[in-house]
Amino acid sequence: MAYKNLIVKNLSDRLQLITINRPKQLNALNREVIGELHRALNAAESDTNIRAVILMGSGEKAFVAGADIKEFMHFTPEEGKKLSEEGQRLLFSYVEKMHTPVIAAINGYALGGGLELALASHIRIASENAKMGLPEVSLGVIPGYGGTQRLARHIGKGRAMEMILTAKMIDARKAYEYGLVSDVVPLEKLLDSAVETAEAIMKNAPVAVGLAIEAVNAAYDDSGLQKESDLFGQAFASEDFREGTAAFVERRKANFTGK
Ligand code: DAK
Repeated sequence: MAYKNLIVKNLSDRLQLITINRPKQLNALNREVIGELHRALNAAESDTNIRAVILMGSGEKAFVAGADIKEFMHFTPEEGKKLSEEGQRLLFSYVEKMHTPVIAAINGYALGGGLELALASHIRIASENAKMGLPEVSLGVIPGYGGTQRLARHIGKGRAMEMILTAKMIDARKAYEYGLVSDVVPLEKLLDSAVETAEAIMKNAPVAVGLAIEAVNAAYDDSGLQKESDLFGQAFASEDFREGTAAFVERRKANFTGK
C-alpha cells in the first residue's frame, strides 16, 4: 500500500515498523496522516503474520508534535466535535482496542495529539531527549483525542490535572518516574529497545496476547471520551481558541481574554 506520510517497513516476518514521516512539521498529525495511520494499522491488524507494531516519528527531534495546528485552527465548533469523534474512532480508540500490540517508541517531542497517540498505544518507551506534554489549553482548546481520559489513567488524576492545566512539558526522566513510559534509553538504542520488547511479546500466544489487551482495557470506562469531544467542540467556539492558534502561527505570545 502506498502512503504519502508514512514509511511502513517489516523488520521481520512478524514485526512491523510504522514511521510517521513529516519531519519538517515535526510529524504533526493532519487528517491525511490520521487516515493513513488508520489504513496501515488496519492492514497490520488484519494480517495474521504481523504480531506487533512499533510506531515512531521520523527524524531525531519529534515523535509527533501534536495535531497540525495550521489545519485545525480553521475548523468550526461543529467540525471540531465531529473530527474529534472521527479521530478517536479511526486512530486513538482504534489503536487502544487493537489485538496486535502497538509499542510507541517516543523519539523526541510527543505533544498534544502525539502524546495522545502514545497514550493509546499499549506500551511506551522513550529516548532520553523525549519531551511530553498536553499543551492544548495554551492554544485555547482542550485535549480532544482522549488525553483528558487516558493521561489520568496512566499517571493518576493529580499529575494529569497538573500537566493539562499548566500545559507544561515533562522530560523523559520525569515521564518514567510518573509511570508514563516503561523505559528511557539513549536515542540510538530506542528502536532496538522497542524491538526487544516486541520480541518478548511475540514469543507468547498471539490469541492470548490480543485477549489480554481486551481484558485490560475492560477495566476502563470509555464514556468520558464522548464528553471530551463535546467539550472540545465548545472550546472551538471561543475567541481564545482563535487567539491561541493565531499566536502559535504568528510566533507570538497569546493574549487571552477569557471569551
Ligand atoms: N502543527 C503544525 N506545525 C507544527 C506543529 C504542529 N503541532 N509543531 C511544529 N510545527 C512546525 C512549526 O510551525 C515549524 O514550521 P515552519 O515554521 O518551519 O514552517 C516546524 O514545525 C518546526 O517547529 P519549530 O520551529 O517551532 O521548532 P522548535 O524546535 O523551535 O520547537 C516545539 C519545537 C515542538 C516546541 C514547537 O514546534 C511547538 O511548540 N510546537 C507545537 C506544539 C503544540 O502546541 N502542539 C499542538 C498541541 S494541540 C482536533 C483534535 C485534537 C487536537 C486538535 C484538533 N480535532 C478533532 C479537530 C489536538 C491538538 C493538539 O495536539
